[in-house]
This record gives sequence, C-alpha cells and structure tokens, in this order.
Amino acid sequence: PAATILGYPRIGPNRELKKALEAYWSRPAENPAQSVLDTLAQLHERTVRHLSDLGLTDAAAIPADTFAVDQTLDTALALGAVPARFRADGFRPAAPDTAQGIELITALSRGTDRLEPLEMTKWFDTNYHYYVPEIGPDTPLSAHPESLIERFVTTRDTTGAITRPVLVGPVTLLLLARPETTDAPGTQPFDRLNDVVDLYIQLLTALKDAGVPWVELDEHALAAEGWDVPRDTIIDALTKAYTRLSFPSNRPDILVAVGYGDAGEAAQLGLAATDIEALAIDLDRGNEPGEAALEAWGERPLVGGVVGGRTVWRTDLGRASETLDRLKATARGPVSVGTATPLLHVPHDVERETALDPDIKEWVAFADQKVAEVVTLSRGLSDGWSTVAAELGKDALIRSRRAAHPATNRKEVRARTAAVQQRDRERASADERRAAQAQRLNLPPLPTTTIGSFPQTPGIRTTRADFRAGRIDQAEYTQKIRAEIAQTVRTQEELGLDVLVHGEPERNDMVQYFAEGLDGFVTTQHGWVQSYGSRCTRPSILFGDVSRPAPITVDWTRYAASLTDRPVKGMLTGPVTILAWSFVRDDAPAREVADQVALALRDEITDLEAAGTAVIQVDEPALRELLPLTLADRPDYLDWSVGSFRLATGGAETATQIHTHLCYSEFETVLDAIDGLDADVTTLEASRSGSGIVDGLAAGNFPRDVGPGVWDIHSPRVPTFDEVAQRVRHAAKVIGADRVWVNPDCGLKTRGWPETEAALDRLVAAAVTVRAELTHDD
Ligand code: THG
Ligand code: ZN
Repeated sequence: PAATILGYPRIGPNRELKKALEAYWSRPAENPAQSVLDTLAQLHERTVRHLSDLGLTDAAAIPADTFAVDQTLDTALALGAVPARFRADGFRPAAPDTAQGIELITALSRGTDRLEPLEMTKWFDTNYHYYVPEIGPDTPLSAHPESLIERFVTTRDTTGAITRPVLVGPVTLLLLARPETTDAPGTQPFDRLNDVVDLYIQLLTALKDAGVPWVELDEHALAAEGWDVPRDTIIDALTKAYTRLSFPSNRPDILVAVGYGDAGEAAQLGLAATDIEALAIDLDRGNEPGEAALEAWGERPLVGGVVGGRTVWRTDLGRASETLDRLKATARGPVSVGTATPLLHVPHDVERETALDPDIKEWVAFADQKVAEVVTLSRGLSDGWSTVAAELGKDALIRSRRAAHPATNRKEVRARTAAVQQRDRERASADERRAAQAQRLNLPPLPTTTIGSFPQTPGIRTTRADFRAGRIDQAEYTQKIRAEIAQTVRTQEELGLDVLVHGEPERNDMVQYFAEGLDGFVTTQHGWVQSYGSRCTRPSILFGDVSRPAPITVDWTRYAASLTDRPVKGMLTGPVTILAWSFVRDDAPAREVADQVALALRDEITDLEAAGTAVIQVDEPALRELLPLTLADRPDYLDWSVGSFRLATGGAETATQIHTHLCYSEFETVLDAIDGLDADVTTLEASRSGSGIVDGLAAGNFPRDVGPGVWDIHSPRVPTFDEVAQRVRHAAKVIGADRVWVNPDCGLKTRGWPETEAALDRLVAAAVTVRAELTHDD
C-alpha cells in the first residue's frame, strides 16, 4: 500500500463536530440530528480533500476512520450491538448516518433520563476515553455496513478519492468490550468471537460489493498485556479469526494495524499464517520485526509506522530513514511509510499557533505536519534519500537548535534533581503523622470534605475569559474571583462540611492551570484534542526544564482560609497527572521530568504550609492511565511515578495532612497506590462500584485513611439520604469509623449549584447520623 496514516483527528480544526453535537443536544428543535449529519459530511469531505492536498494521493491512502464520536462505538454499531436496556426502551440498531443513528449514538453515549449510558474508559495508555461496547452472551448482533458504504461512495463521488474504511478489529473490539449490565458475573465478551467474525465477513462482503478495495482493521489490543483472556488464547483466537476473515475471495484487501506498541512475534506469526494482505506495525514504540516474522510474512507489504501519533514533537527524520532502510533490507516484500497510531491524540495544525514562541514552534508537529513527514519519508524511501535531502537537513538543524536551546537544559534545575536523596521522598511514620494531625485538626470521626472544585458557572467562565481578553484588569479579576471563593466558603460552612476548599474558580483545567504557572511549559490557542464524546482538552506542551518562578495557588488558598475557622485544603495537581495530560518532551527521561515537576510542587507545599495550610491535596487521577501496556515495563513506571509523588509531598511537615485523589482507577491500582503514595488520606471514586471498592479496602487493612466517594457526581441525579447514609454506614463498619472520610466521588466542576447543595446537605446529614449511631453502639 501507499504512504498512509492510521487515522486523523475527527473533532475538526475549529471543533466543528463538538459544536454541532452540543447544539443538537442542548437545542434539538433548532438543531435537529440532520444538522449533525451535515456537519459530519462536510468535515469528512474537507478532511479527505485536505489530506489529499497534503500528499496522501494514492488509492486507499486516506483512512475513513470514524463516523461520529468514537471508533469503538462506530464499530459496535456496525455490529448492531445495542444493549437490552436500550432495546427495551425502543432503541433499534441503526446506521449512524441517519437521524435515528445520531439519536442512538446520543442515547448510548449520554444515557437518557431512564437509561445509564455506556461506560467510558481510557483508550490504551492515552487520555482519550472510548465508549465500552456491551456484548453479552445474548446480545443480538447484526451487520450494518450502510454508513461505511455511504461514506465511501459519497467521498469517491464528490472528491474522486478512494478512501479506506477503518473498523476496530474483532479481537480488540471484544477485549475492549464488557458484558451487558444485566449479564451474570464472569461472562466474557470474547466468547462471542465466532459470531462477531461472521458479521465482519458480512461487512466485508458488502464493502467489496460497493467497490471498496482496502479496509483497515485495528488490532491495537495485541500491543497490550493484562487482559482477562490469557495471551495464548488471544493469539490462537486471532489466528482463527483472521483465517476465517481472509478466506472468502469476495472481500476488500485487509490491512491489519497494530499501534500503541509492539504486537509481539507470536501475534505477527499468527497473522502471517492467515491470508490478510498487509500489516501496519508501530516502529515508534514497538520493535522492528524479527527474522521469523519477516520470513513468515513473505512478500506481502508492510507499513512501517515510524511517525509517532502520541506526541507533538517532530519525527527524527534521519533516524526514521535508517529504520525504514533496515526494514526494507530485511523485509521480503514492499515497505511503505505510516504513522504508529491514529493521529487522534494530537491537534490539527501547529501553523495556527501564532502566539507560540517561534523557537519552540519549529520543534513541534501536529497532525498535518505529521502527515507531511509521512509523505516526505515515503518519497525518500521510494526515490532515494537524496531527493529529500533538504527536508532531512532542515530537520537535523532544528534538532540541533532544540538540543542547544538553554531552556532544555538548565543547570540549576538539573543540579537540584541530581541532588535528590531517598530521604527527600520519605516522611515520618504514618502513625506519628496520624497522631500529630489529629491533634492539630481535631476533626470529628467520619469527617466530611469535597474533592476540590465547585460548579464552574457561566459567570466564572465569563470572568476568566474577560480577564484573558483584557476586558477587565487584574484588580477587577481578583475581586470577582474572591467573591466566588467567599460564596463557596460560606456555602460550605452553612452545609456543615468539616474540611473546606476554595472551589477553584480561577482554574480552567487542573493541568493547564499549573502549566501556566510553571517555567518549561507553553500552552496553545487551538490545540484541542478530543477527550471523549464532544469534550476536548488543550494539552500544554512541556518542552524544557521545569521550575516554579512564583507561588501559584497560595494567595487564593490564603484568602479562603481567612474567611473561616475551619481548615481549608490546599489543592494541587500531582506530577504524574501533569505529565499524563500534557505533551511531554521526548529529550529527557520521564523520571527526570517528573522529579522536576515534583520539586516545583514541593516548593508550593512549603509555601502553603507557611501560609498556615494544614491540609493539602495532591491529585493523581491519571496514575493508572500512564501504567505501561506491557507488564515488564510496569515496575519501572511505578517506581518513578510513585517516587515523584513522594518527592512532591515528602517535604511536608508531620502535622500537615496530605490528601490525594484518584479517579478512573481499577481497584488493584488503588490498593497499590494507597500503599505506595504514602498519603495520609486517599479519596476515591467508589460509588459506581457498589460496595466492591469499600470491601476490598477493608480486606486490605491499610494503616491510612480513605474517603470512598458516596455520591456519583458524574450524573445530575441527587442521591437519597438513605443511599448516602447506607454507604457511610457500610464503610464505617467494614473499614473502621476512625479511618473513613465522607466525600463525593470527584470534583463538582461539571455540576450545577442546586444539585450540589442538595447532595452535600444529604452527605453531611448522613455523616452526622452515622456518627451518632457510633456513640450509641459504644
Ligand atoms: N483535564 C485534562 N484531562 C482530563 C481531565 C481534565 N482527562 C480525563 C478527564 N479529566 C476527562 N474529562 C473531561 C471533562 C470535561 C472536559 C474535558 C475533559 C471539558 N472540556 C471543555 C470542552 O470540551 O468544552 C473545555 C475545557 C477548557 O476550556 O479547557 O469540559 O480535567 N487535561
Ligand atoms: Zn476524580
């Protein structure tokens, strides 16, 4: 096949898709489903023309990689996988490119007033969330190729381009799926592989009949370990599935793509044993294929994914050319150039960043620049590297300028990380801290608190936007934010919470806010990346050595504390999460970068302590997300990630209570983290797991305090008093009333004030009630 990319950002250069979806969701009368379809069609046509202009001109070089909001949801819909609870409420499988399809996508991704939406979870080790398909033993499945065909035919007729439809492959789809909510525990979507392969065969036949020459099936799950299904079973099933898929002659050619790491030799041999036509491999994070795999693969084409899709740094063209030359020399068949993953994780175009420091801007490649790199490398590989000597030379020059840039190697920053000792990561024993903090804080049993943010009202957003645009000055901004803080503190006092927060009205995003306050980061104007559904983030770029020119949070926290006699928690984002949600430099080890960020946070903690702060929370919601996909890489990661958290918090005084907060975590990670992070209090997302997390925590018998969330803040629904009280009672009983905090699952920034006040009122009442029950029992 030709030079290609595995996928392209779908949100649109001006977030057109986000805007269309949100307009339809909030005002469907003026913006019917058809308006979303129109936006999608325009975006797709524009993307195809644009990629073709950028040089992806060969047949099947341009991927048609999603229909609407998510690649996994699209594939689930192509298989008709609508869970029983939605069918019972009248939803039927539908092609996404119909009004009915958009309604179905809306219901599945957002839920309805009666139905829980599909769960969302992280896509491999990225900050993208996919919708988890529900495929149980009885889920009816049926093939729905209409949208894929419609897309292909319309694009061909309007632009002349022959695109390549993309689906998540059957093995990966089932590994990413879960059973339906009503299925018996222990049911395994993977058991449906044979049924699912039947449907892929039907899809492929229909695509072939419509004139589609190539399809891409993404089998990224092969790059990851730790699935519920044993590796050998997966490889065996993979081989059987692709043997069946590739057997019929009436089908498009099949490109199997494995991004996000290395497929491993066993999987490559398994695929080689089938009749698939082409294989795309990740040469950014994965290895060059071994001799056995190359021999088995024979004369079929390989796509070498040398252009990474996970960072915003330019590809090292010289190194990529050498990798491609080696692959070409060892492969028995043709080699072409591609990306290592879809370009979903990077913004559209760095040329739009007119405010970016020009020195730094030239180091950066967003999606369009990465496409250009693929095209350049492809030309060099086929016509000789001398034909792209100018591009290679320019890249080498930029690379040397980057290495010599003073901000990438600051002596004083490096000296400080080099001087870190193990004892800097250690505090007094948990028992000593507990005693000192109990004396200082004098809290009741089952203390109540929140996770940090309070509702981000339109007024707050306007204040921040006005300040950024220069419409209000510093003094007016400070006064307005202080008014918000005062209101939030007063409300918490009235509600009777024990440990208060200032509510974070000054923060746009919990990572971007700190990036703006630290040296070594730049932020972008248009660098939006889809997070899930219509939601986006604008990751900051961590380009140099990190230091803290001035305190970041201290003034706001001090102001909040001046308004109340109760403790006000200082609120920081932890080093691992700051790394996970930024684009991190690739010219220094993660361990070094994390320690630099940790030392900046450590200074912030010292300053908060000097301002009188007795409780400081350091959030690490992304601790799980960066966990490497392969088991062998995990111990090193846990060592540096946990180590950097401990470096950030290790300077806190014995009587300063350090909290941390984790969300989206699987239970085992939570246990390891609570142990490793050595925080005094860990608040967790727990209410959606039933009593699972709480019972597990009880069994773990930890010597530290925990706050398993008692209110699921992801939904506007206010829990009843009895629900909350029951959760508090259960946690107090099994973990011990002296160890348990009472708090919501997560921050409240996405909630409105009415439900926030109502739910917190019940939360405090539940804590008070269960406290009283404790004294009676004694
Ligand atoms: N910040 C960052 N990454 C994250 C989260 C975060 N990843 C995980 C999780 N939280 C993702 N959740 C969300 C929730 C809401 C939004 C984005 C990610 C969101 N975004 C606004 C939008 O799309 O309109 C834009 C926000 C902004 O102005 O910056 O609402 O908290 N980095
Ligand atoms: Zn959370």
